[in-house]
Amino acid sequence: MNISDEKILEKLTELERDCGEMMLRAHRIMAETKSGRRDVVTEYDRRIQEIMVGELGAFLPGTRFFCEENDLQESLSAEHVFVIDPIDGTMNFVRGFNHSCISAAYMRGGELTASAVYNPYTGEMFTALKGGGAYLNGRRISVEDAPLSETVVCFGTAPYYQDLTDRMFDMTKKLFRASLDIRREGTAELDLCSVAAGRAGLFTELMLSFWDYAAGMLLVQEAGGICCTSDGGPLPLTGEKSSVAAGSPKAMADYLRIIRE
Ligand code: LIP
Repeated sequence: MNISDEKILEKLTELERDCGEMMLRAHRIMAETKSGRRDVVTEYDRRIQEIMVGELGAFLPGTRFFCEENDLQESLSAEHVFVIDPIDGTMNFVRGFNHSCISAAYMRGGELTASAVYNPYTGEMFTALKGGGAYLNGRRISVEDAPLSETVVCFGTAPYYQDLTDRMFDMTKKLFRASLDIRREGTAELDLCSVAAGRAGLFTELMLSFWDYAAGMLLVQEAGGICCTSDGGPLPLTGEKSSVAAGSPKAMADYLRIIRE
């Protein structure tokens, strides 16, 4: 079946808006822990993933899925794959911070070709098509190509990986000193959207799952930014966990100089 990336993106945005309503109506949110006390999941994560997988499976028969919940991590080498984080920023969701998103990326033949990240609290829908640019609610967006010293840095604390804590805070202190300020907002995908929209000049986190950065990676690239591992290497598209750094060309150049000092 040959469905265009545009049609696929339209379906993703429709599903994310519908599922976002569930997040807004959520109450008495009960968290369960997965790999540890900081790695939480709720019935809403599972339900949103179940709905999106069911709808997309009917929309594109034979597609594969690589998702955060329920151990649904199929082969990324399939012709059609959806990479889904049903709620990115689950800790924020559980604790009422009203700053989480639904994130989905589509891979065609192993390449990221469409992505949609929806923040139901603000109604902001970030979308990108490979070669087609990045958009926020239909308005074209681009990275702010300014030096690190003139921008804000978003970072993640990789809270599931205690062995990375000292290294993460050492790096964050250097980035704080080199920038206007830092932000830890609790959802890597929305941090990547902030870079794509020019709100932040750089985002970095020392360990993320593929569903935490796949959609945002295409958004940043289509907004004129650069995505790599935290030491400047190529980001894997094979589903393995990875460190991530993303930013405008000027901010990224400053970042790489700082981490190599
Ligand atoms: C979260 C990321 C966040 C990271 C957390 C977690 P989740 O995703 O977006 O940046 O620091 O460890 O991975 O688990 O809420 O989907």
